[in-house]
Amino acid sequence: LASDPVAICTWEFTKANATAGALLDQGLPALDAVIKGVAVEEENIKNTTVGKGGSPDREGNVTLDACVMDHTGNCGSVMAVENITNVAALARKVMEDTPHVILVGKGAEEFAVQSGFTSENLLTPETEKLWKEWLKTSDYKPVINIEDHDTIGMLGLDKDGNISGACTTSGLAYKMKGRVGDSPVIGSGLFIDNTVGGAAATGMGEEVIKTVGSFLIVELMRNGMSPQEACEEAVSRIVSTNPNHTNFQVAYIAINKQGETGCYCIHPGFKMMKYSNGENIPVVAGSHLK
Ligand code: SD4
Repeated sequence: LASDPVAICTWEFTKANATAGALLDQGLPALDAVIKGVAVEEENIKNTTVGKGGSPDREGNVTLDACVMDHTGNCGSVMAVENITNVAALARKVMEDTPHVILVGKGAEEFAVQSGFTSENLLTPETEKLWKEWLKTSDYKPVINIEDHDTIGMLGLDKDGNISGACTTSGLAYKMKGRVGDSPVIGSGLFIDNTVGGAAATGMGEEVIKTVGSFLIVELMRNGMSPQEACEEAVSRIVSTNPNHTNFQVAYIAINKQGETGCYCIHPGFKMMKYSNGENIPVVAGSHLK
């Protein structure tokens, strides 16, 4: 089945999405394209929500979460990993080179070093300074739409018509040590079923996990919803059961086998990037609250 490639990602990560889109146009498999795409943000030290330069936990440790899922239904995930920048690529290694799906913490870090990943300090002078400022009040509240960017979840449809995805994050800034969000949890932060489509999430991970958001979206598409309708329904599951939803953001993106896409969120301010027909454009998501 020949397809026109499509890449979408959470937030306005223009360069990351363009990178994946160009690789898909060259004929690369979707899994390669999305992992190379999200790596742009993992390596961008100015981005304080993903990879190197990510905000630390409340004790000053930068701990990263990531997962990948491919068109055959294989997946891999790493949680609370320190000192490794390209954790989406590491999640792929777990998927391909181990008998397991998830590695956490020190085990994931040691596996990365054995696999040839570079070990480096992920806390930058800038994020260290911000963390020390935060320590003065230690006031912990979820912040809606931090600086207009956050976790990067990316979905790709390649020329063979196959869908894969990657999701990577430093998680919530100043989280408790050991806290893991939705991003590396298959079915929550990311889910792919190559016969149907894929979905990815960003925002308050606890709420995405409670509703298994990305799996829900794929199942809704299987039952006939468009990607847009499925994202709206998944947001509606959260807001209808949690009156506190005025205090946190959740946003979803989705794609189906036909290359149709959708996105939706709780609070205004979320955008996804969409690459198709050689064009990379931001799409402003509709929101439950206006
Ligand atoms: C998490 N979903 O760790 C991620 C981070 C995020 O807005 O996207 N925060 O919960």
